[in-house]
Amino acid sequence: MLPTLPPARQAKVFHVKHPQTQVTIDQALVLYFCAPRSFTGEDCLELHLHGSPAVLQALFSALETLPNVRLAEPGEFTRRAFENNKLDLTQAEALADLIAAETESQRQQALSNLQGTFGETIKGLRTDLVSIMARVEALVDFPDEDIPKSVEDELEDKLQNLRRSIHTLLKTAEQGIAIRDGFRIAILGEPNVGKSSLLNALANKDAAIVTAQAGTTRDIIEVHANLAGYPVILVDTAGLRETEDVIEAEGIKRARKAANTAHLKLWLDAPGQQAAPNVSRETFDLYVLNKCDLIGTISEPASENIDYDLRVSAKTGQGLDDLRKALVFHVKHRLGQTGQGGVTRERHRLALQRALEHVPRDISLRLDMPELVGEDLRQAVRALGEIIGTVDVEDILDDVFSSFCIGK
Ligand SMILES: Nc1nc2c(ncn2[C@@H]2O[C@H](COP(=O)(O)OP(=O)(O)O)[C@@H](O)[C@H]2O)c(=O)[nH]1
Ligand SMILES: [Mg+2]
Repeated sequence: MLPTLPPARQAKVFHVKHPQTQVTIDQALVLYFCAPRSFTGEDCLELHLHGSPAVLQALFSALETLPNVRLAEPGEFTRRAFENNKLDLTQAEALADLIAAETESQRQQALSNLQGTFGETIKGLRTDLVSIMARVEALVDFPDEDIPKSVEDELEDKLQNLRRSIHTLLKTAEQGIAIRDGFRIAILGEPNVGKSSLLNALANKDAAIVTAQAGTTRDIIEVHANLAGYPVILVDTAGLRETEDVIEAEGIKRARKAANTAHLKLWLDAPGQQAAPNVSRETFDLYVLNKCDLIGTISEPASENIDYDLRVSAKTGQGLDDLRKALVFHVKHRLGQTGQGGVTRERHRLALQRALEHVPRDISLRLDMPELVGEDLRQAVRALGEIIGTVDVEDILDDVFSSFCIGK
């Protein structure tokens, strides 16, 4: 006999029993959510158990004896919530981001998108496009010369507004994506200037191997760190020099690539090891002298005369607070105000760009072929729909939901 369900949305303590043996498995807090007022929009029962492996094992073997019961796939709860229109796709993604958030700015951004403002904005733009499309399609049977100028002007105005709105969203893409994925700071310089030491000092851990031997770092080493609430990825690289060693040469190639994809490039020198003349300081956002504890103790060309942004010592810690402050300043400047939400993934950015490409310009010149304009608009509508998930694109859905852990 099945036990009666507890009242909906009220926490009650129950003895959870094996359906066949009636042996108590655990004492649990039980919450019942009645459809459609649940996370997934379906009937839902939550058992809050003492989550030890033995309790879970006993529960799962009890559940296995029931018909039509199986474990949820990763992301299945959220997918069901999406399919039951509890969330749009941007909100589902934001939920995954909120679960994974490691820094304050990531938390704020994810929460903002979870609340649905970005999704609503896209939905609004899509609705506008659909209504423009309907108007254009109504012109298909209309002889070109009879289309009133006022209709053309109105369409042109609306399309221009749309383009402007998409542009505004695209402008926030770099920030939003960097907040989600991390702001990349590449440390570059000649071998042995202390790049790996600086990375370890900034990250407060021994992530990279440090030796007195030049050419020690051969691969890219990335460390995630939290800099005043911003997620940063510190990237250590192989020292840049001419080399016969094939592995080191590959490291140097990767270092140059890392420099190209970094949001911020830091060049590091050390006393007696100033940048080669072909290194132009304009290419770097920060120009730093390390090993300043050695100044005066070794004979060296006067590094005093070079206009460094900062002088630090990865060994003694001197100047590191100022370097952290300088990095925070740069990160804040580039990422702007956080917490606003918007574009957070490359997927959003590409879809917006595609939509923009299909929003026609100078519509008055093209209205002699309204079918073609209509087709362009349909592509734009589709691109925007992909962002919020209003078009059924299985591969996009699989991609979004597979990133969830089991049970969400
Ligand atoms: N005196 C002094 N030595 C340092 C400092 N930073 C690094 N070193 C030393 O310089 C050598 C090379 O350091 P490493 O971090 O491997 O340099 P990289 O090749 O640029 O990555 C090691 O022996 C470090 O201990 C510093 O601030 N002061
Ligand atoms: Mg190194």
